[in-house]
Amino acid sequence: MIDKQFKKEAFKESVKENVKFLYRKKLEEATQEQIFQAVCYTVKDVIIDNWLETQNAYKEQDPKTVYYMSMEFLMGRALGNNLINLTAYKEVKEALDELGLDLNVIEDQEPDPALGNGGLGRLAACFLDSLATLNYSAYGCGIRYRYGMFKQQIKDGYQVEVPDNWLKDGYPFELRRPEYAKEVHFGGYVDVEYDPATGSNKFVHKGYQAVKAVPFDMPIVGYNNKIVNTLRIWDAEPIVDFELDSFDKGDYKKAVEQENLARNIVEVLYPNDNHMAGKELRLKQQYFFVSASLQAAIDKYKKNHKDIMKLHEKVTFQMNDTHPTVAVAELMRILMDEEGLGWDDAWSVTTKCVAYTNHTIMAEALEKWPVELFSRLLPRVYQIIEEINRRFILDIQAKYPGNYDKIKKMAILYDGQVKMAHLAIVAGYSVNGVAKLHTEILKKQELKDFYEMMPEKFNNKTNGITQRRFLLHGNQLLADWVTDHIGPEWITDLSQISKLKVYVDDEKAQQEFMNIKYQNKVRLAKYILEHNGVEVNPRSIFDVQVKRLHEYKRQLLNILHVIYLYDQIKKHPEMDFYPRTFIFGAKASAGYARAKKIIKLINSVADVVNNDASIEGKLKVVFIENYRVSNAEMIFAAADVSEQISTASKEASGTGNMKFMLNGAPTLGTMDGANVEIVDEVGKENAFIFGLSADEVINYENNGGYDPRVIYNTDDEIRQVLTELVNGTFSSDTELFRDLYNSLLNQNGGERADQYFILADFRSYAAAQKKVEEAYKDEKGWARMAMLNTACAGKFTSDRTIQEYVDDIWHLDKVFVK
Ligand code: GL4
Repeated sequence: MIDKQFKKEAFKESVKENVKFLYRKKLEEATQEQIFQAVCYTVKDVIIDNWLETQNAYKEQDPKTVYYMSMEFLMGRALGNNLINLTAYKEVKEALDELGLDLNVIEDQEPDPALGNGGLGRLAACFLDSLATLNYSAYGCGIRYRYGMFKQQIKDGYQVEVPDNWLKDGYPFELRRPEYAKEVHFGGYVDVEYDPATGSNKFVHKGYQAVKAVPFDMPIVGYNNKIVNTLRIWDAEPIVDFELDSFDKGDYKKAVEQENLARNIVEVLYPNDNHMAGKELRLKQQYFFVSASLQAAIDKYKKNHKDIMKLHEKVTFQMNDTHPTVAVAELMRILMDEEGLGWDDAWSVTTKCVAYTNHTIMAEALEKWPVELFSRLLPRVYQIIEEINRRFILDIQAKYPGNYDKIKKMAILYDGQVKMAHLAIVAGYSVNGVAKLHTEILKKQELKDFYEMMPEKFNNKTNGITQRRFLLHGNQLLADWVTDHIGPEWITDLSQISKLKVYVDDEKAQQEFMNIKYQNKVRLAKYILEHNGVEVNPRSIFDVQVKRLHEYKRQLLNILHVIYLYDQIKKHPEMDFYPRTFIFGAKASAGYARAKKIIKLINSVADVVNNDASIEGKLKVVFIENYRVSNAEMIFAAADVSEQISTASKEASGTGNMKFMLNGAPTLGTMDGANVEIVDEVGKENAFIFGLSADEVINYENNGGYDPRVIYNTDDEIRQVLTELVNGTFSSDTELFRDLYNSLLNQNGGERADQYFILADFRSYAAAQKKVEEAYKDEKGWARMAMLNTACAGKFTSDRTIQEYVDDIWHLDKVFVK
């Protein structure tokens, strides 16, 4: 920033020019959306230069590159983040002020690119931010869904899904790169042909349908280092008729089929988190982007390198969960069928290039494809998987002679299914979990046999979040305050934030810290009033649970406890009670009926509680519609209490927990996922921990569950809460919540009664909540606790996570751009 004034003036001129050029309008005539576009083009102009420079530096320095393969990238809005990382946010804000424009309003014009479901997709986005900021060469590889995560509307308390047409007005930061288009093939059959050139047989894929994969590149701006990496997402286009193989020329039916395939394949993101729907189109999506990404990576490698056997020295593929693990077989296919390697050479390269991250132990999330479907859709790839499987079984037999149980449990192909996790583990040179506890459960339970056979592959990489988005951008008041006290180094070195510890007993600092929290609560209260029409008291405790709706995350426990508190206040109106606002935000997968019913219950309870004058506003319940990255930033900044109450062992890590912590909200949670490590950092006296441990839960599960009826029969208050689900208290239709009621008390088919241990943990949760209230009443004590949470969040930056991936798995080289 040599000459701020000049930059500002130049910026203003450029925005005006862009408005004229794009819309044939003067600035005064343009809509906010048009101004948003114009501002983006100005910013893109700066980014493009750095982007070119970065790619030049990569060409010259030839660093090793990681390809982060993911079905999901939950990027959130780019404009504000790009300005932050270009360190131009404040100047641009001032420049726009001078034009009579408000940067916040302009930022709000941007659609929220939601090419992901929840934590897994957002983690991928944080990783890209950290990779660029830490000067590493990286590509994100994914799909350019026409429709990302649906928009959620709440109608009459029910979730309604509305398509999110994020590309409607054009997305200013993306760049179409038709020159890098690739073909991807589906269906058909495999022929064996004699190859006179080599004197041996080769496999030829015939009769397939082809789709053209066209990449769109999005810039990933590093923080203040001129690095711009690329998120490459693939669009599908039909291969037009005359481009058909001469063999197929004039095949009208095939032309139409190919066109349909291209139209459907990238149409929409499957809105499931931690759940596999098993749809054929999903497998097509997976293979589509994996094949295109691998082809592009190998083309790029071959431009400057001759020896394909050394691919692993320059390239590594990280598979984000099992979704892209067809990459194992596709890489084998390319190396053998296209590059001419034999099996052993291809396997040697592949197994040095691919690594796998496991993100969940939820059984229903494990990807298994029917052999019939898989082999029909990807015949050549399937053939390769058969051979990988055959050889792996020989390995098992060599290691465990006569132990057929091992084969049954570990084979890639078994029971007519292709087990994607097994494929990934067998081929991967690294297998990692996403928090210490999760990795231990993988080793001791879920992947025990694999860990026994190949312990050297297993490692932990505890998740992280980017402080650039979730503090610097999302909570500007606190970010400035932190910088005023300890300098700006925390922005790229979050371990520095521990320097705040010296202030935790300083009364002035405490007041300033809590005053910032208060202002953020006022901002959220305003949003709630505008969006929900509910008035909430910013002096009340903001108790927040925002995350995907899933039974294992136990939003039901939270709302049952709200009902319990409501009963208490009604029964003892004189009781001392600190005002509370319970804030929820959650999307349920469109096909997940029980999750949707829980949303309805939360809204029904809100209706009753918020409108009951007799409780004098002591309790409010708010369900924030359409929870997404952009409103999340505001919500974390305003939270007093972070609800992380999953059934222990079920939440692999969680990352929202880290965002709350960084923003000064203590955790109310179970010893699950990364909560365990949060408590390690901040101390258990600065968190509110309750409930069964992971070991206890697993123990119950391995021994037939537990009996919630014992609790129901002996605890009058819990029984009362449950009764209110079905006695008309929250709905005149007493059947409306019957399924929720039943799920807690009755076994149903293979599903145990209360399979997520809600009643088992209820009393200990209520006790922890009581402690929250007591602690909050002690203003100084609370301020200290909140500040300590921020001060101890250093470990949870995704910069630390990425550096660990680099040191232990990827071994990338740093690149500097002049
Ligand atoms: C998830 C886990 O559920 C979540 O705990 C974790 O933080 C996240 C990123 O590692 O991955 N797995 C799936 S599937 N969805 C997730 O959000």
